[in-house]
Amino acid sequence: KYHPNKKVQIISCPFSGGQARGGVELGPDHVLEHGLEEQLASLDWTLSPPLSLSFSEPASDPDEGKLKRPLYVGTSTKKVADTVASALSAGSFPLTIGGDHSLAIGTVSGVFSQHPDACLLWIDAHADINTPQSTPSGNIHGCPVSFLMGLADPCPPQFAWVKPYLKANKLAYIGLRDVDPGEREILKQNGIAAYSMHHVDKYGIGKVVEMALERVNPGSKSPIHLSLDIDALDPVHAPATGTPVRGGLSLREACYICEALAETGNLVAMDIMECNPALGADELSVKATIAAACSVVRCAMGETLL
Ligand code: Z70
Ligand code: MN
Ligand code: MN
Ligand code: MN
Repeated sequence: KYHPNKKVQIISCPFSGGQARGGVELGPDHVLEHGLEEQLASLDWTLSPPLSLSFSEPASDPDEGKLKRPLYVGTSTKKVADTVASALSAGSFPLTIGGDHSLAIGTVSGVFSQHPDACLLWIDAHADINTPQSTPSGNIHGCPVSFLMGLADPCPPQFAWVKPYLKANKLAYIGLRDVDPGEREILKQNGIAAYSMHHVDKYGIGKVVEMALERVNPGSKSPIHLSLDIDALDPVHAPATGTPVRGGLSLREACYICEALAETGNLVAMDIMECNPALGADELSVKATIAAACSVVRCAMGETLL
């Protein structure tokens, strides 16, 4: 419904400033080298040439409280937000390839600037909702959702441009299994729909997706943004990532989520984040991770719909 012309704009974001481990900036090139453009073309998507954003680290970037590299992350995500917003206003589906998940401060801001009525599905082992106060690590990839909801109070000056578009009732998580104590409190206080691996086991993935969509999109009218951290998948399927957590989604469960969202016809944007080709135990592990990332993207873009 939202993309009758099936135009897609790939946005490569070789960015690693939201966390400490090098290599995640290599994710986009690996995903593209795996043939994602050809794969999407064969699903009848029309591709504009991929945009590859460049990010340069500021000469000076002191910590803001506990937050590390705040200026670098703040200016980089602003650039992503503007790029995603232009892609949408040009009638394309922005597919953003990271890079670390702090980039979603940009992608979600860009989407909500064009679709203020959107909802957000966050598929991740982690809730990424730490505030500047609650963050145990200072890594901003653990904080993007709190910035998007305006929970960071005061908002760090580097993120003053971020509008608190995201309301608690428009956000749902699936795949959680490594949530910090401060994050649990935030999820509870805000009544956020959070489906952990426990819920996936208990209800099955089909029911979980149904419940998540019912919570954030009861009339099935809202545009949907899918932000997928590859570490939502079990490390058996996606080992090459910065914070693998055992007991995750099977490849089929992750694909099912994407297929069900594609089936709604309401998906307007997708992020695929946190593939780190430098962290696989060997070349096969890296290849499996990149192949899994391409699979979930294809599923979200209609591959398995009959
Ligand atoms: C922890 C923190 C994390 C990955 C997010 C972990 C954050 N909650 N790790 N995404 N891959 O540092 O805030
Ligand atoms: Mn994660
Ligand atoms: Mn994440
Ligand atoms: Mn390589």
